[in-house]
Amino acid sequence: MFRNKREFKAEFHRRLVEAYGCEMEQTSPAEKYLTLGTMVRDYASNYWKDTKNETASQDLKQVYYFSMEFLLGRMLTSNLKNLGIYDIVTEGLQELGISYQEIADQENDPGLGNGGLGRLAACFMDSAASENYVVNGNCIRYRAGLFRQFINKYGEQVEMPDMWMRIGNPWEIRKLKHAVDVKFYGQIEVSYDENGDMHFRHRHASHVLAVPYDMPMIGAHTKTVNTLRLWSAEPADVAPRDRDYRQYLSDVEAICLNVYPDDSTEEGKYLRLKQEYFFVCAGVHSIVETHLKNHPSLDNLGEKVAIQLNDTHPVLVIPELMRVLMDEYGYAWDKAWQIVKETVSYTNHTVMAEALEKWPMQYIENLLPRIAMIISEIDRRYCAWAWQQCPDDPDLVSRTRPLRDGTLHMAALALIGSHAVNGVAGIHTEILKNDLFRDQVRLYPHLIQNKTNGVTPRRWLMYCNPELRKLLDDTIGTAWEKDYHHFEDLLKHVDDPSVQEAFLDVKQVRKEKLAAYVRDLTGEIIDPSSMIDTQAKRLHAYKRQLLNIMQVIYLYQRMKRDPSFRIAPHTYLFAAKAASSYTFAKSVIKLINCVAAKINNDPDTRDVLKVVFLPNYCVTMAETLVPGSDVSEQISTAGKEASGTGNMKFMMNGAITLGTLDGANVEIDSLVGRDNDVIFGHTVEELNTLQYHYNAYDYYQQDGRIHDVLDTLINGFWNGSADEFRMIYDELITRNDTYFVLADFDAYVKAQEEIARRYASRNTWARSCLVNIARSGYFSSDRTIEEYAHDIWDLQKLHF
Ligand code: B1N
Repeated sequence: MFRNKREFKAEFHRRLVEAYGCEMEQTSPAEKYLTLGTMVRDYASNYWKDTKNETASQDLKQVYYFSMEFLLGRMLTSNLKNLGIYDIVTEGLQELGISYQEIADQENDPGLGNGGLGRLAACFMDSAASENYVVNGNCIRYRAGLFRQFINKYGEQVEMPDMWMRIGNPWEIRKLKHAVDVKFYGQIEVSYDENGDMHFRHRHASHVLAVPYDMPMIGAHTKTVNTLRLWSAEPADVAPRDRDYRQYLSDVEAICLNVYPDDSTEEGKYLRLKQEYFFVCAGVHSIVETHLKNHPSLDNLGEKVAIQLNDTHPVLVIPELMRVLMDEYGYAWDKAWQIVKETVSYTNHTVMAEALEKWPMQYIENLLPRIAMIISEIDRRYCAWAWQQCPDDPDLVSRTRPLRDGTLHMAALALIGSHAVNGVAGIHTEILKNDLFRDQVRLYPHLIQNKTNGVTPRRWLMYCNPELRKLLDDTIGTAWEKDYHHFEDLLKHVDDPSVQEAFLDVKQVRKEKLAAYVRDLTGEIIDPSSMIDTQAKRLHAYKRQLLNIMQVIYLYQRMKRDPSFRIAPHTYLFAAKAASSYTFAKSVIKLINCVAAKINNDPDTRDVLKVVFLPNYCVTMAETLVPGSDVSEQISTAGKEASGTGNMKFMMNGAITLGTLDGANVEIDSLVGRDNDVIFGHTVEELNTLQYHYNAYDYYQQDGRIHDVLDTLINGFWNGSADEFRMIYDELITRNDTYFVLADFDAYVKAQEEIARRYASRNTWARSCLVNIARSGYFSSDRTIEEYAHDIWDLQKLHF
């Protein structure tokens, strides 16, 4: 392990030559990246080993975070900085005549996720390790990430495979010795022993070998290195039964082929169920194996292990752990159930009906016959118990049981099998309690709690925005880097004009950097002194990118009509992927691109109004986009966005939130106050009544602005085709505007005017940005992880 720059240079040189058998100068940037990545991983390996040993010798509880998604982003810079060797390495490379940036740019984002849910898991891994909590991740090693997005000449999204591991993945280590046999299909043979106890044998199953690949999750300035275990499906060394051999190979291949490109919707796909059981079964098996190395039995599993279910995707942990405890270790039902409940807890991430997972029981019976039996028994016992609790309301049992009309409701199963359930922002948790899980609250009054999301301030401020980091260090010292409470030290300086000026300078530098990035990516020239207003998140109707682009169309029409009306220069940036099967979302992307093409080329307006759609939004893009933005668009229909986490990243980088009272916006608003954000639109309560008498057509008829904007969707104005955007028009008018876009249009236009007014007073604006930064410490995922550790996991820190 190198200890200084000289040793680093010598080792890097030696490893490159040894690995590739040529002069260092002849190796490619990708080869240099792989070598450097391997060196960094090896550097962390001693800490990794120590973390495992210390966890065992301190007999510490461990957490396993089960998530279908981990949206890590590039690891090189984050790992170097967390390890405290960034300077040694970058200076050493420079002395070798090698550009660090060129090497870092070789790394592809591991696209192991869709959006916020996966990125949250990645922030949690960073915070847990940095806070000395032993939290391991459990996921799937997808060979293809979420698709790469291109925009074609018609402005349409085109999906391309995201083969993120093509050049190799230096962070992972294959651990064949920990491989697990996973069984699908087949039948269950029941037999009785001499004591009359039942035994279950899984016959004629199709076997799949789950091989783990471990990635180190390196904490910042600590020795804690946790493990993210990614499972890869391989053909087993067992003759496939009853099925065509080549079919078997391709079925196995398919399991880890790609991430389901669906955020907040659920496609009822068989393969998805296979993926879910695959990583659950393998993960549970490896937890049990590890536990039994250090403990004589599984009796104390709940005391030494916590399993967190990131949404319902891994909820089969509950019946799988029951199966292992009963069938493999001989526990009786009641004891097994007690252990499962002690161990498992569940996080809900959405109230959108279409995203709540439901599976036909038939699928489960076919694919996972023993699991189906256990689920039926959980359901039977639950009904008997719940009916006793509330004999006055027998219907409550049928509303809350997991099995309804042959369908398994995953959230209902998660609730029954967990000792704690949480929402991800205050307002979201209230909706869970008062609405989605109202019935369950009667049965388990203390089950549901709130854990407002957070983001890691390392990736999302210190590393992606070194200019702002330096300003904070110069102004308040470095305590905030270790302890998020100290963000608030900045409050004492928000009125200081020199700090305000310094902030505006930092922002300007970052806007110039963003402008260069936009030019390189799209060829579009944006004005770095214009107000940069950004909406970056998955494309979904409830997030209302449509409302944003409608406001832009309105501004454009008004300026065209009235030459005396001019706005201060504005740049509207959009970045969003649409699920490949989501036609409406794709149509909105096309609309944004068609509007951009027209407006950006109109000499009447192009100096003051610019619209750019940035293709292929990903973690790495966000690291440039977020620090360079002035305004953070968080405009979802109230009650629909569970939390949002982009809102927190923008706030932390000194952008002002333009948002609805939804998700974590509500908490941002109460922390910074109305002087330091712009809030608009109907509230959840207002929508709860408006929904009964809403008539979108009235808004169209009565508001000339809406009328004029919507007419461009059906008169061929944007690309000559009158039918191109009819689907959007129909959603708003014929289908009565599910997400209340027209109901919030007027308020949104006024909010845009308000934020432009505030932007014009540069020093007050800077003050507001500083207040946002100062108050953003609350949204550090270090805080969130501490709350999970204390309130849900009962987890102590590792002592080194
Ligand atoms: O989880 C994030 C929240 O900040 C967002 O508000 C929320 O929309 C997001 C099915 C989901 N909820 N549900 C999903 C992802 C994949 C999938 O297949 C649903 N993602 C969220 C973090 O709490």
